[in-house]
Amino acid sequence: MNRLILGNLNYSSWSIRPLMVACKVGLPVEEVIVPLDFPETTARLREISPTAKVPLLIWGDQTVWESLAITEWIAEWAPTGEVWPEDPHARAIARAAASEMHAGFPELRSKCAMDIRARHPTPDMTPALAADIARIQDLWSSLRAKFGHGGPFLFGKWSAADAFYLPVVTRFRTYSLPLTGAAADYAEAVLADPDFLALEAQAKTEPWWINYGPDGRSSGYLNPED
Ligand SMILES: N[C@@H](CCC(=O)N[C@@H](CS)C(=O)NCC(=O)O)C(=O)O
Repeated sequence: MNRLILGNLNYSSWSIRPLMVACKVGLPVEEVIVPLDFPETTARLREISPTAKVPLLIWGDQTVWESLAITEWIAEWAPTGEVWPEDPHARAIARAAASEMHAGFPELRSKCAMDIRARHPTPDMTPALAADIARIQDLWSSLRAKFGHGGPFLFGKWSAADAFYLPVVTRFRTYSLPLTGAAADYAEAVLADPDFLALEAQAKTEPWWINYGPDGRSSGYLNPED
């Protein structure tokens, strides 16, 4: 009855954030995937979602949309300290970092669409893309230095801030974007997390495909070779 409605995991960066949060805290919820960019996608989403977008949490008679709001809903459901850091100062900074991701990095998001299972050429390094990368390098390194004791994640122990940056980590790998030092070590730790490896394995087996190219994004299609 309780459902987390998601886009296909390989492409839907907003979906994998609350999915990872739900997985980390063991939220008992059925995962339902609506593949993106197919002719029927918008109509299917309109039936259940006020924004015709994913992710969406349907819990009893309650419907929660927006990845950040769903994350906060799960944080209230889960024991304290499971989703956000227990320490109030670290918790405030973790929320700021997640909100910065939710509202920002437009160039990285538009030039490097998430495509977990693929490897694409590095795009032209425009000043705007370089600025997004520099901010991420600085943010991850400084969070690791200030809060990273006690574990390999941004705040040491895993938190929702890591869920919000998970699609960014995969983009750095997919597009061979530069990262150094503590930020590179952090990305490596995220990619080695068993919960990410399970998510990646699922993304790899999804039968839905979208192509990204110089002319933009293709419609969704089923690969006849699958
Ligand atoms: N601000 C929203 C963004 C949600 C969003 O843009 N989702 C995309 C997929 S990642 C979507 O549902 N697009 C609708 C479509 O492709 O038809 C959130 O954080 O949840």
